Amino acid sequence: MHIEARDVDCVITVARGAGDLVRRMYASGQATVREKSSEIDLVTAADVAAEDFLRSALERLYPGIALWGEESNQPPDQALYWLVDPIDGTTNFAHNVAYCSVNIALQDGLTTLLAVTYHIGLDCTYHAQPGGGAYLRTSHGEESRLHVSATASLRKSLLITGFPYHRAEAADNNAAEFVYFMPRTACVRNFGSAALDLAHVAQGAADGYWEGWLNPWDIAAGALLVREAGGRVTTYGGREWTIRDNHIVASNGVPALHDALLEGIRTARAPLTAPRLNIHG
Ligand code: LIP
Repeated sequence: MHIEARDVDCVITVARGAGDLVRRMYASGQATVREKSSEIDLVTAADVAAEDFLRSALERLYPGIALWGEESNQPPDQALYWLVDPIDGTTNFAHNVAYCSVNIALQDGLTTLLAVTYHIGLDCTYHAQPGGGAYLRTSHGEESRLHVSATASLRKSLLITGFPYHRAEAADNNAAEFVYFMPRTACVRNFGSAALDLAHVAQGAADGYWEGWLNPWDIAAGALLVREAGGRVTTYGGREWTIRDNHIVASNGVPALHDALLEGIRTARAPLTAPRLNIHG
């Protein structure tokens, strides 16, 4: 499918419409919250309503293209499909923390043809197409091109990460990686939306981001933003990331920094991934 400028405008309008819906639902007290996999893995009525809004709006504009969304979670049986997270940063949204986003990626198999990340709190939109660059569009329609930072030193880098919902049940919960990087960097932030964290790397506000146990809808759009802004996106092992990978390392693409991220993750995870000692003989 060839994406025209008018398609970008249409999909941004759809994402903004979903963002407006969830803001109105929150303001009117309709964003009721219930638990998914645990008492900290939340879904709100706004998540479900926003995904329904996205599904019907995209079907009206682009009939016949499947949609795979976080809340319905029906993986598609066709190569071309919309991959959507109606609210990335649901915990923030449920607590009225305005760092959350609406995410739409158009996939052709493993390739992301269009990335749209709408910042619900700031009413601005990040978008990218392969080979077309990455952009920030304000609510008034002004566009600016996104460029990653040039930071080469791990010690001077500002990093972002996040923690999985299983963090209370397993020692392998990103704490070791956080403890490794926290004293070796300018600092490590945890803001709570993978999509916006990746957008911060794309716009050069953060120098790197890593996280595990994510879903494709959390990170497909953001990965394209970072790559189109000149950054690099790999797995923890250093292979180029695809939507099949649930862990991700995104950086400004400066080799010394990306390699330091991979080395730090490898070092921090060694005790977690080493064969378990059989101390009972
Ligand atoms: C969230 C991610 C965040 C991660 C959370 C959760 P959700 O996605 O954006 O980075 O730390 O555990 O996965 O559940 O808000 O769509």
